[in-house]
Amino acid sequence: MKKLHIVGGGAIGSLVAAGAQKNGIGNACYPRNIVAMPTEALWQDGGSTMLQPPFNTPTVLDSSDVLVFPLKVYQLQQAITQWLPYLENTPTIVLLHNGMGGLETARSLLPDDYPILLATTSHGALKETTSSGKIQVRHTGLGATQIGLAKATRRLPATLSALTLTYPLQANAIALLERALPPVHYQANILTSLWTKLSINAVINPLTALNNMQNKRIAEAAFAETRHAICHEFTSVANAYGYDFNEDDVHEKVLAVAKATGENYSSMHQDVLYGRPTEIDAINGYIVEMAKKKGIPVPENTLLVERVKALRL
Ligand code: KPL
Repeated sequence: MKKLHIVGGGAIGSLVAAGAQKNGIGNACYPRNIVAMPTEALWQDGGSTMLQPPFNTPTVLDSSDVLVFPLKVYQLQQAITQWLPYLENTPTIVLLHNGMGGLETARSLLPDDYPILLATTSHGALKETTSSGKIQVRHTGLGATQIGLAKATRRLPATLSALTLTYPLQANAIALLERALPPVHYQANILTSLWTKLSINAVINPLTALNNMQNKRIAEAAFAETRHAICHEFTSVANAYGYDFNEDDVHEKVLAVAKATGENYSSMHQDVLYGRPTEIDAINGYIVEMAKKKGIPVPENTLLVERVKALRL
């Protein structure tokens, strides 16, 4: 039976596992740190799902299984390496993270042409331990997941039904994720979706972390100059790699997301608050790296990387 295998016990991973369980999909969760307490998922409609006990050791997967890595980019190298001995049947891998660079890590470890799906989600999830010691993951915002094949070729199937004909296992993997945590939208050009999300994270995440504020405050006039500078640099870099972004549209979208998630604290804000490593290298750091290869000056992003890193000293 095909199954969803979820590596890591973060908020989004736990939510996917809980969704799979709730909808009768075979699933297994492999948190990095096994904790004795069971985790309960609390859904937006008031319902709840108790997660089944986690697994602590990988197992050989079947070709129809799906191995999801809802991890931070800097955690991927170790996690994929641990799974390498169990991938002889090439189960489809799904990379689900903020920022960029995960694909490069995966490609450096996996055989050429290994089937990988790239995904980005706007679902909100918060994992916390209650005062009574219970572990809960709350579905805080109904979002959507965009997903597509990580392939260099520009001629990818345009629709999910076309994908079923050429890449049936990957189309099944998408269908399985859709049943677990809908909605899931297939994107033939997933890299454009990932770069779009990168632009949003590049503005909201460092500014909220540096200024200790909620997402909605990004829209304040005091941040206009920085917002525009980040969007300008992002657009120059993305377009140098063949994308077709418009600076004003990028800025509009950033403001729309900051408003829509206004009451939230960004993931980078939370990471800084709790003393965890941030994703700055995979977000603004990625823009800086890509800019360097094309000789494009990106002073604002460079400064943000330095300032966020300094926060953790
Ligand atoms: O993805 C996010 C994050 O916090 O990482 C945003 C979209 C900024 C929502 O908070």
